[in-house]
Amino acid sequence: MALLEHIDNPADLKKLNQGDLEQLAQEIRQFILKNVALTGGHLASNLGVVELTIALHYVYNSPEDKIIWDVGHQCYVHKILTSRREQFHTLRQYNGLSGFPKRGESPHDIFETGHSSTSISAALGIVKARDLKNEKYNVLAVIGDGALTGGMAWEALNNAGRLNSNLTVILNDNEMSIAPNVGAMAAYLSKIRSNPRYKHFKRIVENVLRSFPLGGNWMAEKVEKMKNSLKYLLVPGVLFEELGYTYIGPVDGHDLSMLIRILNRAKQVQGPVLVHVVTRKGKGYIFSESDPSQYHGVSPFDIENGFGSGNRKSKLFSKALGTHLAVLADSNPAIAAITAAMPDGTGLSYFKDRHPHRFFDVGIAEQHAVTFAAGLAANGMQPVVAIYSTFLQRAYDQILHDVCRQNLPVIFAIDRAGLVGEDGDTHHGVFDISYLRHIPNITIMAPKNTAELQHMLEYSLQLRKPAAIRYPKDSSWFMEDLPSKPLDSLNWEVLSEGRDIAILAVGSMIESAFQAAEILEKQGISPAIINARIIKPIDNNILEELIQRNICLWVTMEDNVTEGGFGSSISEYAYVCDSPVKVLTLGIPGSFIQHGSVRQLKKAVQLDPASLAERISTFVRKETLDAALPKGTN
Ligand SMILES: Cc1ncc(C[n+]2csc(CCOP(=O)(O)OP(=O)(O)O)c2C)c(N)n1
Repeated sequence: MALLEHIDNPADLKKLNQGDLEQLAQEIRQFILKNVALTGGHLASNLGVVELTIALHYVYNSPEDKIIWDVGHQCYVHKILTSRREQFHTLRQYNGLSGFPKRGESPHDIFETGHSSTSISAALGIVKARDLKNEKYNVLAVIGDGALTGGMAWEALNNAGRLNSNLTVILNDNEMSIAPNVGAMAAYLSKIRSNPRYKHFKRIVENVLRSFPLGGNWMAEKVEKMKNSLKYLLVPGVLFEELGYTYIGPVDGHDLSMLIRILNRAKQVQGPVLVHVVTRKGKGYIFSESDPSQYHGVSPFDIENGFGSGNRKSKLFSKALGTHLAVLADSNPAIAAITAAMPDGTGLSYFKDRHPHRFFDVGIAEQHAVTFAAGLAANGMQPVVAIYSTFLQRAYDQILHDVCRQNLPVIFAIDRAGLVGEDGDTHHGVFDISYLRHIPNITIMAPKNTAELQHMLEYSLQLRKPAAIRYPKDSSWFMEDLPSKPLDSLNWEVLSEGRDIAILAVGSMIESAFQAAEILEKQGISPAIINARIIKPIDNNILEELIQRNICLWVTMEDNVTEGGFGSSISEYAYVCDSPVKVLTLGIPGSFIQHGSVRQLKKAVQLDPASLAERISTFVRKETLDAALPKGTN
């Protein structure tokens, strides 16, 4: 690491010559590989942008010039070059560096990302504020071809294309989203990429066309038309040019001198410019280069053989969803499956292999995925939309307006619900109960284990109404060992009888409930544990039964924010039914939770078994004491 250890900020970089920059690129690759093999993280995307990031920091002056990273998962090189090399070993660890841009971490992190396709909108906002304040600097959005499948990127391109402000869009085209990229835009980019003659043609054609005379007569119109049709035939990136951008490219994203030359040219352009950079995802490490999907996001792994990457196999819940749905679809031709660019992560690749014609990868387009599903449902299909909890946030209105309002039979398989760990605040799936619970017509469920997920899937198909099933990434042996029967109604399940209090637990919190109960039993408190598997509608029968049995201290446990969550619905019930019930709602507090292991984060928010038991026993002591005291003395 002869060079890298002397690079503390972009100014150091600018002292290097061409040969040094190339050596530095190799050192950075090794550094990322070594560190990510220990911490886990986004490997392939970062290995692909080493030269691009060096060139950006070489040509531009961050943080005066503002670089905005779309999704932000490819910002590791940027972090290393902007004074965070020495902390890099803490990447994604509790209280360590985030795996995404964070404004609080560095003045070079201009805008926080995590969800896709936001960079051009954010950059345009920064550009307009700059212009209104009469300031002078460059603003760049670096967006991948995958992120460009998101509608929001096109809303921003459309908006920026006619505002005529100086804005640079760097399109990092590696032909991959997490899986191979999809859609017509990907095909268009591939056409540009695969024809290197385009580059040379472009300059020649433009020069020739410029020599045609133009007047105000019909002849001039004909010439103009001819120019345009020639352009369509020969000039790459004409789509972007028509949208109002100066298109530069395609440029080899691993050729540092070419990149530097092209970026210097882009700097001179007036108005919006789009630089099309072609990179190879996973570049420089044999395993990630040959299989970039598997090395998109990895757990710690062995560099020598590439083993250990957590991405190798579908997670338990995702696999249970994908495999079972594929089997159900054998006998039900109405079933269709939709993913927004995550066929492996959601387990739908199993479905894709078995029923390719009923499988749809729509790109990073969650809103479209949901309304597309609504259309399928309106025409007799039974679509299952599998999207991570955090990304489904985008499609709130489509769920409400297009699916639930029309009471269409769309099933939402909401993966990665709850705290997700090292990806941090942009990715925790802790809001879905709150953003769904108040929508009419929808049934919301949370399985305790993979068998119950499969039973819920079957039940949802019978419901023929909007339904959501939320589940985390992993299950545990303890939970998997709990028996599960097919559902015949929207009822809860009593898992353990108790005398004093009732714990109403949702999904993964059931295991925590058992662990807390063990501690409470030792303190003489006997809790009933109820699997509150149907979050909406709540099971009034069980609640009434509890009141009749004089079990009136209820504790709700959920891995969702407490505001508007499952516990809120139980508090509302207790209030409305005018019962002596007291409710303690335990869940994620109303703040954004940082990154770290799920265990560390649960402890930090007091959802670990010891904290849960302590909070419950304090509640029980207070409420029993209050009840024992004459009114007015507490
Ligand atoms: C709204 C949203 N949906 C899904 C994701 C998950 N996701 C993270 S990166 C990624 C692929 C991005 O592809 P691209 O922009 O081409 O970047 P690359 O990883 O290829 O460098 C996806 C689908 C996300 N971050 N945000």
